[in-house]
Amino acid sequence: SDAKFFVGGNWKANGTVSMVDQLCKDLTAGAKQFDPKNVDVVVAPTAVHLQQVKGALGAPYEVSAQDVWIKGPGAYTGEVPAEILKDMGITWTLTGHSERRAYCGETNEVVGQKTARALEADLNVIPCIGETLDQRNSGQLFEVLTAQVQALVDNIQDWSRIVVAYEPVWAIGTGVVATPEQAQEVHAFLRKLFTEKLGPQTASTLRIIYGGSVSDSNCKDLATQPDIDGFLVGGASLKSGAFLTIVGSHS
Ligand code: G2H
Repeated sequence: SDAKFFVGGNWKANGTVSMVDQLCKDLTAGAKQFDPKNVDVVVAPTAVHLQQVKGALGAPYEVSAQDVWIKGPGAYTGEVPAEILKDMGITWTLTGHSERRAYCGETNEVVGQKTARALEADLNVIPCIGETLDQRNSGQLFEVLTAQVQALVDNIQDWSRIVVAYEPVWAIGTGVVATPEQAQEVHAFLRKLFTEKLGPQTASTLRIIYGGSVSDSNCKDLATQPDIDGFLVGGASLKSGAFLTIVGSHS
C-alpha cells in the first residue's frame, strides 16, 4: 500500500539491565543503517525496562509498551494505565497480542476497549490479531479475523494512530513463518475488510504489518508483498543485527 513501512520489535518478557543497555547502544549505533523517512521503528521492552529504554534510545526510535490497562489511573494494583505511559514519554502500546489472549484471557472485547483507552490517552496503538492453527485448519480463518477486526472497528475512531499487526498464532515463536503468499492473502483480505468498514482512504493508508517468526533471512520476500506494510518482530528483535536487517528490508 501507500503507507510508510513500520517495524516493531517486541522484546516480550526478556531482558536484564545490562542486556537492555547493550541492545540500546547497538541500535543507536545502527540507526545510520536506515532512513527514518522511509520506516518507523518502535521497540517494546517489558514495562519495567520502559524508562531505561526511553532514556537510552532517542529519535528515530520510539518506545512502546507491550500492554496497557483497560481503565485509567486509580486503585488497580499492579496495572499500568495509558496516562502513566504517556507521561513517561512512551508513545505506543501493543494491545491484544496473542500471548495475552492465550495466557491472560483477553477477549476481542477487552482488546477493543484497551485500544480505545490507549487512544483516549493519546498513545498510538498496535492491536494484534491472528488465527490459531485449529481455526485455520477448520476453515474459520476469515470468520475469526472478521470478528477480531469488528471489535476494533467498534472501538476505534481515529485510525491514523493505529498499526494493525496480523500474527498467525501458528507462526509465533515457532520458526514456522507464513509464506509470502499466505501472508499476502490474509493482508489483502484485511485490506478489503477495512475498505468495506472504514472506506478506501483510511484503508489504503492503514499499516497492516506481519508478525510470526520474521527473521533477517525471510523478511525480504515478505516485505515485497503489496499489502505487507512492515513487521512485528519477536525473537529476532533481541539481536540488533538481525533487527536492523529487517528494518531495512523494504528498500
Ligand atoms: C510474534 C512475534 C512478535 P516471533 O509474537 O510479536 O514473535 O517473531 O518470535 O514469532
